[in-house]
Amino acid sequence: MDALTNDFVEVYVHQEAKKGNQISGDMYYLHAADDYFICAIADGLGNGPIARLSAEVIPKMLERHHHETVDELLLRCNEQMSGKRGAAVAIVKMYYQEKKVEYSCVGNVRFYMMQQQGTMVYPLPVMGYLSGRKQNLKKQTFNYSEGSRFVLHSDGVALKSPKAAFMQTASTYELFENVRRSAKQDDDSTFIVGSLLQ
Ligand SMILES: [Mn+2]
Repeated sequence: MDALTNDFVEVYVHQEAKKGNQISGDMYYLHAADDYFICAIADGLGNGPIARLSAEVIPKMLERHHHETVDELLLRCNEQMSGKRGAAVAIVKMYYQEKKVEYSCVGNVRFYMMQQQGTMVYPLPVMGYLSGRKQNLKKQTFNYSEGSRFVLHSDGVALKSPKAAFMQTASTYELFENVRRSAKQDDDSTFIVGSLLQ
């Protein structure tokens, strides 16, 4: 388990390779800057080392350019995909002062956020994957409030009722444990669970 906590966010990450594989074809990235938190999951096409080759582009690009918008980052990642198989990628950026979430995704990585008042935000997935070819992006923005919690997961997690997972858990770590029970054995599984503390 990987984790990150500061004055603004509490975050836990779980990653597991497909049963029988040593190497996960999913990769993730987490970073807390002074005024924002950014995280991402990339699911490389295929599995094992070949999938990893595509997915590892994402943390590399984000490490260098995380100050850019989520769409600028996706375009950079897309450019790096030519000659590789490709990857499904979602990037989330949370700005502490504005209490604003920026989200953009291509492919089957899902994001859910529950506001304190019980309202769910669940942007619909954009079909396809980053392949190096021209890609239309559709950044979405929404607000969060103190206590909002979120889940970002690859398709190796089958979360049957995201809303129930939020409702049935009080703490961020409890939610993390709940989501872990939905990790599948037959695919690489990666998820990031977090809450906004102020
Ligand atoms: Mn997958």
